[in-house]
Amino acid sequence: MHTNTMYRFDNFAPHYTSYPKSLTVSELRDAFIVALQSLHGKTLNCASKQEKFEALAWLTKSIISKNLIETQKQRTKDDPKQVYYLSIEFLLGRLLENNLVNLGIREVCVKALSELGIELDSLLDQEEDAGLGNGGLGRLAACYLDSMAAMGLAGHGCGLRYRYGLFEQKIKNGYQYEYPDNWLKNQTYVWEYRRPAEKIAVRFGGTVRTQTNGKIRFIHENYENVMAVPYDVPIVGYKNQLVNTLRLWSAEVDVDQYTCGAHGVECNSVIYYKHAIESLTDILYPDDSHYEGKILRLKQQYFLVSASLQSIIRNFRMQHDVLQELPDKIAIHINDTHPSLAVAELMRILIDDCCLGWDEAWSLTVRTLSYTNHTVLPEALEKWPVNMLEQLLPRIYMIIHEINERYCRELWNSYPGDWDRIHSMAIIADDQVHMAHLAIAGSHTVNGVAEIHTEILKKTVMHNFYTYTPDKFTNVTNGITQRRWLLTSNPKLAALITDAIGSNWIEYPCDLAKLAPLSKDTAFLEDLASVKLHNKLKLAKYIKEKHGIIVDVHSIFDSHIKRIHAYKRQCLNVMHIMHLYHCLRENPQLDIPPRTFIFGGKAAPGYYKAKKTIKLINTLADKINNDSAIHNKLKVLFLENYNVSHAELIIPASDVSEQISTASREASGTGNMKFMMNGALTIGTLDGANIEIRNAVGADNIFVFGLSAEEVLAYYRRGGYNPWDIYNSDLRIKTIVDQLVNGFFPVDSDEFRSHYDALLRYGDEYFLLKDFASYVAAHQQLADAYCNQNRWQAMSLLNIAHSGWFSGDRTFSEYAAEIWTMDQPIPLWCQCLPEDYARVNPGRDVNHDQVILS
Ligand code: 26V
Repeated sequence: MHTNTMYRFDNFAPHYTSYPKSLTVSELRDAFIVALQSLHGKTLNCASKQEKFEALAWLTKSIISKNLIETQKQRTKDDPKQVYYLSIEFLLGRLLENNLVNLGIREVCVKALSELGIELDSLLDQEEDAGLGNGGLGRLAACYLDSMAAMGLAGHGCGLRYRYGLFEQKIKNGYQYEYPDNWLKNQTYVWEYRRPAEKIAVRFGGTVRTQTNGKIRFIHENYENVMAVPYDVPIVGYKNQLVNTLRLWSAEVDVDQYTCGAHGVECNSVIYYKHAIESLTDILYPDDSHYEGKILRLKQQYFLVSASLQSIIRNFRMQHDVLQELPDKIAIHINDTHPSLAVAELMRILIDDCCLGWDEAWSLTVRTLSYTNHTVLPEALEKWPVNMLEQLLPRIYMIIHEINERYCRELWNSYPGDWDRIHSMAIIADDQVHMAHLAIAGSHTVNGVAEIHTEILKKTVMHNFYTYTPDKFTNVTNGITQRRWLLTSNPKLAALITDAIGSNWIEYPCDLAKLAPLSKDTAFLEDLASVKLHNKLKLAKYIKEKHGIIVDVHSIFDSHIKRIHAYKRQCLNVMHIMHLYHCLRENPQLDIPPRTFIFGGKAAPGYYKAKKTIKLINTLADKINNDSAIHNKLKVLFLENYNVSHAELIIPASDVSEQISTASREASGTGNMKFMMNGALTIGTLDGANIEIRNAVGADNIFVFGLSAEEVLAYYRRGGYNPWDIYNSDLRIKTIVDQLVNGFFPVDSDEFRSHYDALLRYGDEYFLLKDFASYVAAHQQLADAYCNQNRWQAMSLLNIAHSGWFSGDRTFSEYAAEIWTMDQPIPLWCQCLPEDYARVNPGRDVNHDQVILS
């Protein structure tokens, strides 16, 4: 915490004009009717729900537009340092309700609509989720946009306007099927502003020749231009009249280049060209298991980077004469390696377009860029074949080559003769360009996303880089926005909290700690329990309507919602459910609390085993849900098409949060924080941010199990784990593993062979068998705790009380102060000083909770 550099928000942004100053119910009601008329030419009686939603969104946008214009005027005057957050993913979800909440007009709106006989919730459901991301990384980017706007920082997102978001998942006969997510059904997105006048040309292919005229110049010729057209999505600050933007680029054909006959394009081919060019931003993360898919992904990455940087530098130069001021006025953040071509592109712009020399350009580049790593999984660390880069981006490749030459030379000076080390750090090695290495070399700061993750980066994956430039590395633990994940998505809990401690927590989330003393107040705990019950009823209704399954709202709602991946161990959860099922089959009278296990998540289309995991969960669900012998004590559900909106429904209704990744593999996790903030208790490994959650809430209020990261990494390094030993010595495990292939499930006996083989033939890479016994024991403790409802609710409340530290506002203030060194005062996310913080957060000492790996 950098308390000495922080000020209260109102001290530095009081000048943003307030609009709407006070919108009354009748004004809003009348404006809504007018909006419906102008937009659709319809009266209330004739308009459909979708049309009413659009009218309300349009009306909301018109309010936002005024604030946007005012914000931009003010920014031109103040010229604050600007942050640009480059990310290939932004998982925004729906925006209408959040926008109403942030504008402070949700309640007025509810009243105005109800006067017209309309329920706000029914309109909110009409909005398509903007699913421009895969999972945690994309949602994190969206949470940070919200925090930046709420805290008044001039921070913008830069991403791609995919025509189709992450696929829509349908489950048929237990299998995942992927359908296009046609979120832009009407061609446009209600929130966006198309800005064709600010389009940018991005060059692909061609050749580069040099021209020496005293100074060497690089001439790029015969390239193909793709036009990047920006669409700005407004990001509304919380009750501060401030609006930032998320700029999404869309690929369009360069009409000047492709008129008939030009560049050899036949008239009748123009339409195909148009399609080929514009397909660049068609889909998110195209399948990259074959060459065509890979090259498309690389093209997308360069398109994002080039359009964003050209536009950033163009705007910068319109306001500033001196290029050397760039790092003082602009911070550009590389979110994971996908935008790491930013290093080379910024060099290209500074050298080729702005005529700077190499050394000066390099100094400006490194001082402007910073990079966050989000995974240690080797398969996710991006590398591009040299020949692909060279062909697609010849000038960029030349620059990367030069960066590599200079970097390796520098390394040679520090480690003369140490070829192995230099090879392991080179940007180009073995005919591949290592994107993480490029990002590290070209950034002034590199951060991991949870303390243990940063430690693992420093000790293993990035060890040599850390030894070489230790000062570059730092940790910034992830955070989430309390405005979406508590205030908006769990209004009953938010109201209960506000009744108890006031509404300060919305802006200063560590104020939630004031709830802690109420963990001894039985009446309050009963209120807390009824809020949970209310949310469970809402989810149960959805499950009944959507899946036709009736769940017991007094059962433990145990949720495991995230991407389906071997390291996240959905299969360990399955094994535990199978174990409970066997116990109940053996003894149907067994006195255990009833449980509802909820799964949700998408498997990458080309990821065979993850897709089989979905089939396994559904097959188990069929078996258990239809077995009357166990008296409804267990239910298993796989909720189709998990997305942000589903998370907003599931998380407030959950009692238990499954965070059971193999220790060391989950960089941070952010679902864990959302569940905690909504009072769910975590069952989890000491991995990612779970460790910091345990520190915050205290070991008594979380169920921890399994190998530590150190133990897992030692096995990876030295071997010595044999799953057969466990299989042969624990009958519970043998029974379950055998049942994957022995006809226990009514499917082909090879259906789950890959799971069986992964556990026994291929060494159980993710330690499911090893962690099984302690997982079962932790579940037993959890069930015991649930049986004492007073104790359970107290634990739940303490989770909420200590979740404030996981606010994205805290994360953001760390990025702003430590990485981007903003020139404006960094607003406080917390009103207390570190000493006070340690006092109000017993169990968490911000200065001393370090995760150290030996
Ligand atoms: C990407 C891929 C792509 C190809 C196939 C395999 C694979 C496996 C993992 C990934 C992860 C990409 C990076 C990512 O999404 N990381 C997540 O970032 C979150 C925000 O920091 C963090 O909470 C999650 O722990 C981390 O997995």
